[in-house]
Amino acid sequence: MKRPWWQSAVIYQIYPRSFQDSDGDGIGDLAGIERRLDYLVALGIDAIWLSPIFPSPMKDFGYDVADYCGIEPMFGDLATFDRLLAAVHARGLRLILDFVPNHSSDQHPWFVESRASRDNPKRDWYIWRDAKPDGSPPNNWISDFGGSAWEWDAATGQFYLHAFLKEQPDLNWRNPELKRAMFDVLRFWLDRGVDGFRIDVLWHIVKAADLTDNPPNPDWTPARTERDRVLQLHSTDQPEAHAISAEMRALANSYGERLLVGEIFLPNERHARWYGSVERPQVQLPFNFQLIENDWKADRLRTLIADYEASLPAHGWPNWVIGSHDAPRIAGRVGEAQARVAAMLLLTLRGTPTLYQGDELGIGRVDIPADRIRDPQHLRQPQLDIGRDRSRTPFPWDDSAHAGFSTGEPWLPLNADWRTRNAAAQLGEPGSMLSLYRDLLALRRAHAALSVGDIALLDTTGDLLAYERMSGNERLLIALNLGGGSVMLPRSGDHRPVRCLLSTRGVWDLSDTLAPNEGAIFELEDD
Ligand code: ISL
Repeated sequence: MKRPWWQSAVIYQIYPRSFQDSDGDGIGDLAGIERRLDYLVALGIDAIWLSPIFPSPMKDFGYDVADYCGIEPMFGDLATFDRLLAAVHARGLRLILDFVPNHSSDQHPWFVESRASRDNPKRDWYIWRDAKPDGSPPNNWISDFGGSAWEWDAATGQFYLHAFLKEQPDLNWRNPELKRAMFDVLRFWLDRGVDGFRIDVLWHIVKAADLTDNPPNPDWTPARTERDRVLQLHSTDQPEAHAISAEMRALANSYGERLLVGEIFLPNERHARWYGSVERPQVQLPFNFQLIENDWKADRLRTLIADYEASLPAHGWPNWVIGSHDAPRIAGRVGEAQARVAAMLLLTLRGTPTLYQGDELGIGRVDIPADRIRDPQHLRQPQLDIGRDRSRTPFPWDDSAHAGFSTGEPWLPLNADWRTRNAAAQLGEPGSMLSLYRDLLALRRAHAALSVGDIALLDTTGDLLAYERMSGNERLLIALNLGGGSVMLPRSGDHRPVRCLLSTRGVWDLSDTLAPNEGAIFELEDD
């Protein structure tokens, strides 16, 4: 059976503002991305996911779309996009766009019309409701970025719903015309040749018809975001959203093997439903954030990998990610030594991995001076340690001015160690994080056991996390030491390690132990 391309692929997420600037305005752009494609080929990835590139007032840096079928002038235009897409395809890579269906910008012409009057034909394209008799919002829903999810519109005397910023009004997918318009958007880009979409907060797109209050969250503490005060029971994960995602998949399938990645945050059992059934599939990859959300402890990871694998439907393909434009940098979170182990974990687990730009250089936590913070979530909830700018800093290419990112002042500061921690410095350096990523990606490409093989977790204890990957006659052992002491290599039934294919330390000294913070991949043979 020929496997679909996205099962053996490795996805690389580009945050376009921060990858490569080509015109000196300090903000990355599409021509800049095109210039750096050969870096991505040499790295060894297969597909690129671009965070939003559409016209936007940038209140949420592109996740507030003002025109779903255009290109933000700061990033280029449709001609630049077509050139980029052709250049991506010419290198045998794929391109996935970020589709933002839950909300548009408040500057989108649809919303401008919708808010113009109560009887405007587009009024119902968004979610408008009267105030309660006491003037308060229609229900208790909270915006992800804090405060009520309802904004009062004095001109027409109603509230509109926004799950994120007030400048990101939620679209009403129960309205058939809106739904048709959004499917036309998907067709527009599929016709242009894109290989799929990452779908922003897909689980949000339909809300309970009666807009019932959400129940309070019994586990909430002030250390958590305001959003978590309530459980998002009625504002997310509605049956109608599953039905729409099945229709999106049917459309994607009508173009061949186009990939849909759904951004979904749910416990395993409900998460797995987003695969849909064999007869009526939904998204191929409901994005799995568990390596980001959980503590970096061997027993925790062992359990979550086992539980996640067990929760997948037979036709469901797994996926993993350790970093994104919304999450703290992995190297900042677990330290540089463990970030190497994390890279090995991400690229040896069963399933499609997504790499986030800059993680392959081991960029750690970048502290942003207060006067340079741009993230609207951070600006609205400064008391919480949630600054997303820290993972959105410009990509350090080399040690020239502004790290080769731009000839002008970058929109966010660089990582403090950019003069030594940059792509050029790490390229020729055998022990660098970049070399490790390249070696891992090359190994993954060379061994079917790693890219598409089965997985069996070993029953280890302490700081050791270990599993086997197998395909045909090939059997590999991956042993990861998540602690600062040495650990014994696991015994694996009747098999013994005969050759070390790669160690995060560069060399493996043929002993029966792993050094502190070491991860290694071994070939196994029968005893
Ligand atoms: O950022 C978060 C945690 O740090 C999440 O709560 C985030 O809001 C959620 O993951 C949804 O993210 C997506 O949609 C948002 C946008 O701000 C994020 O950048 C995007 O990834 C609204 O479009």
